[in-house]
Amino acid sequence: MTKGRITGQSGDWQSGVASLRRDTHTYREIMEQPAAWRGALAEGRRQWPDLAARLGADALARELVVHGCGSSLYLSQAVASQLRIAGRLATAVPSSELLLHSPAALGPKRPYLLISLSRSGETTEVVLATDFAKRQHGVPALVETCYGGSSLAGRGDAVLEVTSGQEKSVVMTKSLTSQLLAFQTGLPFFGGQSLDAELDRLPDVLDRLLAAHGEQAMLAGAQAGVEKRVFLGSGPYYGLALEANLKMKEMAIVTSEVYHNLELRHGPVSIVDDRTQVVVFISDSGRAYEVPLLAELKALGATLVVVCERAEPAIVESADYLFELASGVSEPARAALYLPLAHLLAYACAVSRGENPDSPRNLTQVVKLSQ
Ligand code: F1P
Repeated sequence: MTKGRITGQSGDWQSGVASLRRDTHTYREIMEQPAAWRGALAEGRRQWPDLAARLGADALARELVVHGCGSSLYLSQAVASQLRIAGRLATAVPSSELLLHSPAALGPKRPYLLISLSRSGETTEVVLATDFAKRQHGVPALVETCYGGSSLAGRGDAVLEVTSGQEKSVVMTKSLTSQLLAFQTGLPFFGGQSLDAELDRLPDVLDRLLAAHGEQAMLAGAQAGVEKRVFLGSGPYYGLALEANLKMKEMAIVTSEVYHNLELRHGPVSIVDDRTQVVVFISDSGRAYEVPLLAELKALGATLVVVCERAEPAIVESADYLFELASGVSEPARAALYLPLAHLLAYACAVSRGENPDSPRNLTQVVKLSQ
């Protein structure tokens, strides 16, 4: 595959990337993330003491069940990892599984605190699952949404409203990362350490990353000759890899896959060849095992897009596109930083293929079921 050639374009790649359309809500909202994050951190910090008081010590000490649909399910997975790292029992489940298959999804009935996540607060399964858990199990619900007047918010015993995440786009970008950050400001109320000093650094780091690597991320997305994409993430980044993969499907309408980093070797590696682009989120805890994977994928002909905190020589050698975060922020606190460049990658893939990410095929901003 020819690196540096843009799908559907001729001429040199830089002018090819520059000519990709950006007059969309989706692009604007991706690029607005640093400002949205500053707002979300302030909103979280302002609301958590009152939310914790409303829920009370008993509810906050319970086992935690986090749920949502689509991107909000992947946010649930990222939030549940943050809670587990903070020392809590936390499970993420799709709202539909909670609603329809509670024994299979959660096992025996027991007291837990429900954490219901939804950008719109209007998605049918999230609302019904929250009702169901309250009715069947008498569980209290903490709701996080961008819309405090929504149907879901009306069902919450406490509501974390993240207005900074409100979007015009159908696909979720800044809403998800903003909700993650606002949630992280509340981790001390679940017994975790405060991440505040680190979280406060993220908007400036993201400003720098978008300026330094935004165009390269677009180039990776518009790379000619890519027929298959695979996203890899582990630990606190697995939910974010799921979300990056969903962006590719929703915006660019391409088939892509997602795995935990080392799971790729156990079968799915069969599909990797010189028409495959693999986007790898490298963690700190797993890097000793994750970095050698890069050379193996390179040997199979894959194009590698690597996002990591610090690039050691073995990463520099294998990566075709290298995005070094250099945030100086700990592994869990920096989770949101892994997404915005992946947003741009999916966006560029979409527009280089003639798709309009503002009107993705078969999708609406809110999925409401008729009963
Ligand atoms: C989440 C969601 C999105 C998806 C689509 C429909 O809804 O499923 O993930 O991209 O736009 O809505 P919400 O419950 O977070 O509002």
